[in-house]
Amino acid sequence: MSFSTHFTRAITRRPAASITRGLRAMDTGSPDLTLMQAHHADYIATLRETGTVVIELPPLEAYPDNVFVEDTALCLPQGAIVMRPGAPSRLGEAAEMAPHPQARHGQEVAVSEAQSHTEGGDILVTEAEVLVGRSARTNAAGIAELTRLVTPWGHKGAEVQTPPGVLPFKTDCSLPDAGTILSTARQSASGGFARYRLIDIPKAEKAAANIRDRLVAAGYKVREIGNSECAKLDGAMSCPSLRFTPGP
Ligand code: CIR
Repeated sequence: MSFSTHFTRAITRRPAASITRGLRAMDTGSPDLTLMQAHHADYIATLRETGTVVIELPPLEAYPDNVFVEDTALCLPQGAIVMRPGAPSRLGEAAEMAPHPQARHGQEVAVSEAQSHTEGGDILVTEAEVLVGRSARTNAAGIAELTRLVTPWGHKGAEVQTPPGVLPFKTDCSLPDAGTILSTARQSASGGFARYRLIDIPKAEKAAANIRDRLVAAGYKVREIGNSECAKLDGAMSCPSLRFTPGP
């Protein structure tokens, strides 16, 4: 089993009432807190069904986007790196996350430096490499620093270009198994995925559902849960958790 697709721990944070002020690229309406809380509860229950130990942190009203914990840190078996999000309103969230990987799992923690910006949603970790999408939130200094930090832990950093308007990188790609990337055509056209089997996300289907049929056809067991409220804030399924297996 690959550490990149199998995990035993997940850190989550409950949505804050301030979520209605969350960042979004395009306004498609305000998220409904009650519905988002219900989706979040389903998400946590589904993670627990897989045997994952889920840590639920309390909401932080000062940070409207706090439910999207994935952006605040990168957790690898060897240690965690606390991000410096490119969105100024999210910088404090990363500081709030910093103590948790270490306190809960004894992981070594490295903190990103002043000039670099990285967000976890721009990072796809595979068995072979840590793919980092350069984006409006993740800059060249951030990618260089991340690469420097993961190298002693035995990982290779690789930069991938995120197409204009895509935020974050992982809204257009994900890793259903260690050798396969599920991707939109525009993201795979940016390069960097040549060594993987690709499953295309059908055009005009970015947020949903024929993907399900393609995954089932490819032999995956699929469980569907609601994500409409997070999607209003550009949040994909990976965003509400930091998933990992602590190393020995
Ligand atoms: C943001 O713009 O930062 C949030 N509204 C959405 C973050 C999505 N994060 C993720 O996919 N990892």
